[in-house]
Amino acid sequence: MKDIGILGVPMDLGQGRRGVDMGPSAMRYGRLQEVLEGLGHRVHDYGDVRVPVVESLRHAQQEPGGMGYLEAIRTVCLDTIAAIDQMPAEVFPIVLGGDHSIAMGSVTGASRGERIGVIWVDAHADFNTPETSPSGNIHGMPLAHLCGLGDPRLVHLGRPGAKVRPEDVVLIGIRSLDPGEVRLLRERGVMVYTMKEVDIQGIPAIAQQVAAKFKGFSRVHVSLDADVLDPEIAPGVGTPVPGGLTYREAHLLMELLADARIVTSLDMVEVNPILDIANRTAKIMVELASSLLGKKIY
Ligand code: HAR
Ligand code: MN
Ligand code: MN
Repeated sequence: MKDIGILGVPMDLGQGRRGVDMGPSAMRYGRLQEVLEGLGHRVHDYGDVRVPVVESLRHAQQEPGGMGYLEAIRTVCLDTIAAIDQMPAEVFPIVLGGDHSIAMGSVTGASRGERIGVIWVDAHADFNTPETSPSGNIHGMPLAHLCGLGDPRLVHLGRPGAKVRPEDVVLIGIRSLDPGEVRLLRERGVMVYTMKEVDIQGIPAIAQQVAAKFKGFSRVHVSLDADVLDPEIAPGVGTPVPGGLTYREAHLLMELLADARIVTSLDMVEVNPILDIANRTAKIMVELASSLLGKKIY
């Protein structure tokens, strides 16, 4: 039994498509709290971090999702860190996005200043810097900034310096990388399981390697981007990429991570209810959280 703290971060400033700010509502509507309580956990909902509506920032920017929103994103991430700091240290935070730029706040907050392992489950690596990004969208950059690369205003967010060591990061489900990301990931020695690796090795072997890697870590964070799932089963995302995790692959990964008892925090991001079909994507995310938090059917 865990104490779980839910925190919503309805951020849509890190990319150009509207609707991802409704992700927290959609997952709450998908009965996240009730489902986790049904597993025997104690769950408290800490509400939402305030995010300015994009219309109120129009003057600050040029293109949607662009660097013009950097200051606003920075403030939201700082507030996210502060909100996690309000939770007792033994609480397992579940942070609901919002686009993936929230992870600069959630991972930093969840680390509580300690060394933290990060399992980034995503179609994308989100390892662009402003220099390498083809789109300028900050949701394609959070992991690089957590690792100390990119714009100093995002790198030194909350406290100075990198929050995560590149060798403490594992990417799973990757199938869309920009050339600059490939170069940086190789240069920094990040462990990358592309979909090809998922196909060849299978989730059980990958989960076992991940569990071995993070054995003994006091903090391990799972950052779950809904677009890691195949768009056929999870259509409610802004940047769908074909060839993603099947329903069972995603669940098995969560189930095996639960068995390994290494994970101490989670975020669930990029759910866009406007693009979804009858809240299907949010519901799958809730089910995946339930698998990660120990649901057993037998
Ligand atoms: N790599 C592309 C970019 O930087 C697309 C990033 C899309 N990111 C997300 N999060 N949806 O994973 O613009
Ligand atoms: Mn992402
Ligand atoms: Mn993604």
